[in-house]
Amino acid sequence: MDKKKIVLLGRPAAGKTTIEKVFFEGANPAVLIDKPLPPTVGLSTVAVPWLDTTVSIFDYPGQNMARVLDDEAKFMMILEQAFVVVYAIDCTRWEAERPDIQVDVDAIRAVTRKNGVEVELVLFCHKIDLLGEHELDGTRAAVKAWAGLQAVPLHFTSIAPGFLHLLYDAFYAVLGAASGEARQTKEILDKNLRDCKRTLCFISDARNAVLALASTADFAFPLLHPLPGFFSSVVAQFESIKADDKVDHVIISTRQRTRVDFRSLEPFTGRDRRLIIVSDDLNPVAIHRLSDAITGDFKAAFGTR
Ligand SMILES: Nc1nc2c(ncn2[C@@H]2O[C@H](COP(=O)(O)OP(=O)(O)O)[C@@H](O)[C@H]2O)c(=O)[nH]1
Ligand SMILES: [Mg+2]
Repeated sequence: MDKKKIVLLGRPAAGKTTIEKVFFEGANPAVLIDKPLPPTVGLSTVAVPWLDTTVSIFDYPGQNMARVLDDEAKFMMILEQAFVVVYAIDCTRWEAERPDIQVDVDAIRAVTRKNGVEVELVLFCHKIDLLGEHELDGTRAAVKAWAGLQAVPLHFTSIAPGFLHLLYDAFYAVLGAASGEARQTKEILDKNLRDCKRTLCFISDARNAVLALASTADFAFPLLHPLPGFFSSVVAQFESIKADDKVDHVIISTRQRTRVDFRSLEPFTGRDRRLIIVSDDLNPVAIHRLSDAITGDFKAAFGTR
């Protein structure tokens, strides 16, 4: 198994710790927006298994960003084995922080170049839920133009309901480069959802962390807002039924006619993965068919027999 490291950098309160908790540790985004985390003191590192990779996240306390870059030796240690630096920007402070951001980005580039380190720099322009529609266009264009000049890939992200899929898409774009399974998983989900409506599907692992996610553009993401708790309890139930009765496929309907299809992919690939499809559109037969199609593609891609 490869070890891959992601370094998360950015100015204080850009949202680095929140991003890490939501994406890699499966934390509930609604809780983190309502009850913010204390500022990170000291270098926080976590290593999480993610698909066929181990991702180490170095969440550098924003407060010390200037000092990090001044202490070149230390910064090089942090970058050791990193394949990507994700630099997070709080979009609401773009105008105010732009000079500092430029200094940081120039410094990161200069230090890596000088030391012959090859690491990709990617920008996450975060918290875009906080911008009004009008502001959004202006800021989006300004950041895009700037990122273009710097020649760095840019993603707009947020953990707010209705925007969360952007964070997932951004990380899949970044991590796809690191993990073959990630890229293939995302491709399989996207392909199978192409002709669907109001449908979301994701693959989760043994810890209920979402490993890959795809949704149709019309999926009512806000609906998902109260759901993570619901999902973890249903997934837990599913796990116990699966263990006792060897059931590996369950479809349930909510009163609002949302259908949820749970399926263990373990029998097909030997990996502890489950497929969850949530649809406001598909009837039970259609959702079953979709589940079969995705499962078939998984078997073809990752099957052991
Ligand atoms: N509205 C909104 N707030 C966010 C988002 N991400 C993080 N925050 C808030 O931004 C603040 C700083 O986040 P934190 O993760 O501690 O920033 P860090 O210093 O970069 O680690 C906290 O109050 C978070 O709740 C987001 O996508 N939208
Ligand atoms: Mg932090």
